[in-house]
Amino acid sequence: MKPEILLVEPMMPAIEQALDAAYTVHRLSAAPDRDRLVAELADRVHAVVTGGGTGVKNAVVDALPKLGIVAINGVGTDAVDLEHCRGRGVRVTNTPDVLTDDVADLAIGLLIATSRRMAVGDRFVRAGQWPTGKLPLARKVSGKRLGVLGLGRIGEAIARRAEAFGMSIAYTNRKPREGVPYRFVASPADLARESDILVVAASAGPDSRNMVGRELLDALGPDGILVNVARGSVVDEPELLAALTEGRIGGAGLDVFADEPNVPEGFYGLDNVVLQPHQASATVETRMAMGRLVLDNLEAFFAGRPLPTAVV
Ligand code: 8YV
Repeated sequence: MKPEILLVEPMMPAIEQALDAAYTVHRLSAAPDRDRLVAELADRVHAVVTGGGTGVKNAVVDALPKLGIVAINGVGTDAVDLEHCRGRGVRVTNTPDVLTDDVADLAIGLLIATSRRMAVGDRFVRAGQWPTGKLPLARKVSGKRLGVLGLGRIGEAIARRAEAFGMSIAYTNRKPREGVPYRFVASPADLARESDILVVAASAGPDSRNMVGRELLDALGPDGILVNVARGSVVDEPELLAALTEGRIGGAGLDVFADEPNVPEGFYGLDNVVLQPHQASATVETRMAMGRLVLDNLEAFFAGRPLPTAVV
């Protein structure tokens, strides 16, 4: 008898095949009535597999008394209530490290695309406007002052890449990091004031909720660029939209939003933003590596071995 698992959102076909080979997989996203599926599976499901942005609700955890593990296909754990899982004796794993390079790459991509107005240039050419039109000049990237909000694994990978662009790099963090060559600034608003480009790489949670609000955006200023590859919850989205619309900040490159996949339509008409549908880890190579780590964690759990990347 194969153990039964609940797959909350689709994964790569090769990973889903491997899941199907080892487990009886119930697919929540394909279910016409999700609550009903969860109720039907109550005494059968031992593992939930979900995405970092999607997580799993406490109500689902509570509805599955045999649940022993939530395996997150992502590094962010904010969409899973870790304390609740701990209290219920449910293990939680994530996929750190394997996606660090991709997320840092996309942060640099967004930083350049926004500063250099690449999406505007692309639309200009596609609309056949080049022969007759003229684009306003963009803003230089190399040599700028970069502020990293949250210098964890991903923030550090972004900073390392920015060094190659001759940027001066400062960061804020819960506490200063030892052994990094970057300047620590204790206050996020001071960091924003001293930065041309501010990249959000902080983990999400009650401490960082709406950390990027009006004060910080105004400190970044009318030429400042904000890049967010962390979570939408770290940024006060209505304040960001207002700051962009009123020209109180220069632009924004956004991969994440407060209520995905719903993006406030106010962003659509703005030429000073570059938008991505939460793509930072979305490469074949990285999604394969993330999927393998999910499989390894599940295998270890069902074999009673130590979990490779446990958070609970
Ligand atoms: C993924 C993420 O897009 O790692 C995370 O926390 O949000 C992303 O890597 C997501 O986990 C896939 O659903």
